[in-house]
Amino acid sequence: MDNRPPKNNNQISHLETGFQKLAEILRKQPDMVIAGHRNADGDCLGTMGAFYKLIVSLGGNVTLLTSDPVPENYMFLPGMEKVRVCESYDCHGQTLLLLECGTLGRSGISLSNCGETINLDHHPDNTHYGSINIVDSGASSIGEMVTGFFQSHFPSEISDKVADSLYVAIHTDTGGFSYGNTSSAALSAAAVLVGKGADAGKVCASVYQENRLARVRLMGHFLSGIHVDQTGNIATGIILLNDLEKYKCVPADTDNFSSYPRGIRGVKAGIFMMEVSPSVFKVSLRSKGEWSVNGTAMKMGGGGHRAAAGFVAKGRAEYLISEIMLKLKAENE
Ligand SMILES: [Mn+2]
Repeated sequence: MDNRPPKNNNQISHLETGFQKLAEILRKQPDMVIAGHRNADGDCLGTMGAFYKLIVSLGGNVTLLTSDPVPENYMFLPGMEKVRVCESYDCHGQTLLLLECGTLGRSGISLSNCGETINLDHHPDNTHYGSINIVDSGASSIGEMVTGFFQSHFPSEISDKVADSLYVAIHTDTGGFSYGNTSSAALSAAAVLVGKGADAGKVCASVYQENRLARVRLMGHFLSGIHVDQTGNIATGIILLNDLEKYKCVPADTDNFSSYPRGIRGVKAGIFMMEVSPSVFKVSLRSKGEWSVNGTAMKMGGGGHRAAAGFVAKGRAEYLISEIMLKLKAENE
């Protein structure tokens, strides 16, 4: 997908200026198209829900787009029943807000005729392709960034629903306030949201305790198949297309499976492989921080952070696994 807008000299990349510009646009002409990234997660969808509520409250029309269906456990977030799942979309000159898309292609949607293109993200590899770039690689989540935006520009718009949505965004991206990105800023933003009416217990139950039985069964199969190598350093878990079919599951049902191989005592790095089409694997690498995994991911054509990275690769699973293990060992030993 090579339809990114041409760079212009007036590109804005400063955080505060970017948010100020976004606030001006919303006040003047709130109609907007919002697109998330492929396989949108809680941060992406929670933030989308908060913007949906804001724009509706400002009297604007909002179109929500994703390339994949919204996972069932996020359907309670505002606006989710309005999300259009599509491969391409003509924005007809409307403002386009992209959530956590490091490149325009990351949306998985071919987007044409966009007006102002606002790029909102917290990933360090963002390419600043927007006409307005609001990128804070120090933030735990875009939910945290957008909580600050609401506080500065639309404090009276932080309704219960907005607070719930942004709380879900921060909670899911920090692994329930357990990952290394659980900063004081992340916790402060979460505290503000609970103060504004977010029902922490209720939204977490909706996100984490409404698993379909089929997913739990698939997880059982996945967990029993996890393999730890002879050194005890690397654990590998795999989901094949056959498994999805057998357990009547979809790729979204493997959400968070990547954290289990890493979560074994003594293991330094976890590999999660999911077959996305015959002999093509989406690979997630996770570490506890001591080992780095992004060097291996980059060598395999992907990228990410020190403790969480990924790539897509084609080949026989057993060959891929030994290649990845060799690279991980070379990166860390
Ligand atoms: Mn995020």
